[in-house]
Amino acid sequence: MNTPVSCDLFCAVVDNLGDAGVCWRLARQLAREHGWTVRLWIDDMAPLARLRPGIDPTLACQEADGVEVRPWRAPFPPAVPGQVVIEALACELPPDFVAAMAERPPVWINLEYLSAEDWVVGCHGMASPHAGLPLVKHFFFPGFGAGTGGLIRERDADFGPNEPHEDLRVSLFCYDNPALPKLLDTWAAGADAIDCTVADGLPRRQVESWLGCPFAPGDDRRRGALRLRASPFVSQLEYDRLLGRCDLNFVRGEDSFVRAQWAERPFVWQIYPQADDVHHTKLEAFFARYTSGMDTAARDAVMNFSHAWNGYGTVVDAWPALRAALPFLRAQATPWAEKIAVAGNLADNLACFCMKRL
Ligand code: TRH
Repeated sequence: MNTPVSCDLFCAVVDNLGDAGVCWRLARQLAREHGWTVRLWIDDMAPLARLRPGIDPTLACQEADGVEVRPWRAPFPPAVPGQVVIEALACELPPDFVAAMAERPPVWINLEYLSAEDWVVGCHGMASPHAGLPLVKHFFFPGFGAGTGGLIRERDADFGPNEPHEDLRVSLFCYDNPALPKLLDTWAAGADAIDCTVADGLPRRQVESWLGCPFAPGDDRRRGALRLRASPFVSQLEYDRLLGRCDLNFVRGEDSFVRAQWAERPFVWQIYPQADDVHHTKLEAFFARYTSGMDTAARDAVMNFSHAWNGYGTVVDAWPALRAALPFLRAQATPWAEKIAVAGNLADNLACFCMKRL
């Protein structure tokens, strides 16, 4: 029997849930599907404990789904680096750990953020030698097409059944969004019965202030044609099934955005806002791919609503066309998921990349 590959994966939580969400999926997949011995070092255990119930944020070492989970705190404890070291999402490794890496150089991966921009292909896999030590770091870019690292998707990803239903089922997960109250007004006054599950945190709080009355997890409110249900925070596995149950999913950031595509349902994406509006370029790059080949009406519906939801345009004007395009977008969700699966899944690609260098 071959000895399992040992791997240290470092995750710095910048904000929200996506950093922990992406790193957890990757760690779990490398352990469960590739048999690697994975140590996940994470500098804030709180979001991880929410995504994966059973993880205790107070423990100095624990095992979950085959992954050893360790808090990443200063001073960093003496540790022998694994054969693969992954620094995720632009984090910076502890200097002592880097010095220890130089004694037996591992395959060192810098796992980057997801972007649909064309330049990703040119940078994926690029080597960057360390200035002072005999170490080489490789850039690994997730992406939507050939020549990228692909997207995270577990072999056993389960989006559950979509039972037949009459109303329009929507899930809502977003950042603070000035367009939301107007959209809720439109839905409440509209002809369609809409059943909207509101994620805990920012979405629930915004809906609460629109309602003007308490809206705690478990609450169910009706306003005209709109039914609003406040969801508790659910596990990552349960969140996947929520996406699968809905006809339209509002998602954000990186991880829920990808899950909505694997769930093969129409979706609306609120991109993570960045300084100087650089996220606008990323948004356009993605939607150029996603809408390529669509007829003009569907493309305009998607683009206009996405722009409005991301701060440039009005959702009230853009909603009717998006609503009308939903059957088409639903039909096209499976071919789209097949198209983006062509680049292979990120954990497989990363494991293959590392095995060639070990
Ligand atoms: O939380 P996000 O906004 O995450 C991020 C961060 O802002 C991060 O700094 C940035 O780098 C990244 O986006 C691009 O959104 P995201 O990425 O969708 O992560 C949310 C995670 O939370 C995802 O794994 C799904 C999960 N989730 C649950 O498990 N249960 C829930 O009830 C909900 C609403 C989400």
